[in-house]
Amino acid sequence: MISNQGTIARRPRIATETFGEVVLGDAVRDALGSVLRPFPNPVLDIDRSLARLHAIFAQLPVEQLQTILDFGRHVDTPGVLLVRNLPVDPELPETPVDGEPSTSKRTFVAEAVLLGLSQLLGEPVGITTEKSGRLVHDVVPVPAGATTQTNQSSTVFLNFHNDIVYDETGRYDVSNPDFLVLHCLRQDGDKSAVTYYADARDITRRLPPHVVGTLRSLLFRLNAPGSYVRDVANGTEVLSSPVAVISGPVDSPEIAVSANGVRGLTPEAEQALRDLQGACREVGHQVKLTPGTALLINNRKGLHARSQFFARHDGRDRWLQRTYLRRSLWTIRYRGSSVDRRVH
Ligand SMILES: O=C(O)CCC(=O)C(=O)O
Ligand SMILES: [Fe+2]
Repeated sequence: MISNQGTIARRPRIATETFGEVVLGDAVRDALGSVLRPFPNPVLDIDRSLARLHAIFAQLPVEQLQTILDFGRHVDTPGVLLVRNLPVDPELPETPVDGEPSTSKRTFVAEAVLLGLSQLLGEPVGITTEKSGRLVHDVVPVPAGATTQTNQSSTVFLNFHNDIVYDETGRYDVSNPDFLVLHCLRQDGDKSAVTYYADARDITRRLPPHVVGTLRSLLFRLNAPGSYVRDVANGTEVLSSPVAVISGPVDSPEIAVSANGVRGLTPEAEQALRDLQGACREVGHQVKLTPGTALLINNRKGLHARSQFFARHDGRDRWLQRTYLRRSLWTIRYRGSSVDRRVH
């Protein structure tokens, strides 16, 4: 901007959009596909694979590369970024029915795409009590989890939440992933499953100030993730210390809500949680994930959810792969395992 005092540095543009999209060109998709088809299973030598994927994904068109990098680094960028027209595996085996990795997958294009995008945002991490500490999670409908508030569900609406982790400190919203990436390998047969994302900036603009005030108070206890409650706590609730659901600056709030239940400590707090879920449904963006599509999710700027959908458990069900990412492994080193430096 030129003024009569001379040249004044332009303030960075404040992004108002809370949903972003990157669509690869067909030539870029095909070039990426031919490099990734011979790629070995990246989790077998993860740090070498991430170095190779760093080199490969650095060759994305620079504007698209910057959009993804900016999504990962900046406060004012969207909370969710959809990346479309990614290469896919030439053949896809049956969807695993138990949530364990497929043993019949012969190429690893999907895993390489997932980790290639992931490493642009942060460091893949495993959580010992989530999918056995694996770095690539298979998110599929599992019969025993059909009605639970977990990623194994299908016949229930998976409420607006962010992905939290059980932690001995009593805070489940601190050592949890900064980002998650959902990469679709197979859509559900009825093409009905919808993933939602509600940005905390939109949520707080929509809710009355007194409700936001309540959500900003230490009046909430998060239940530990369903996987922890099921596998470690024999099905009993394991509540966090009292926390605020919304925290931080008005223009860049952080939000934390566990899928597996939040206890409001007063009637007003309980009502605020109901109002919050309602506001999420009003402001939420929605997307039907299809093969070749990845959803990059900021796990602090907003909440995600999933519609109900029909699962047949016949090998043709919906299949996503997922990573959990931290911008840095340093701040979670207190919970590191001696077995694997990426598993916490
Ligand atoms: O299945 C989806 O679309 C989202 C599931 C979910 O919340 C997750 O994997 O963290
Ligand atoms: Fe989730």
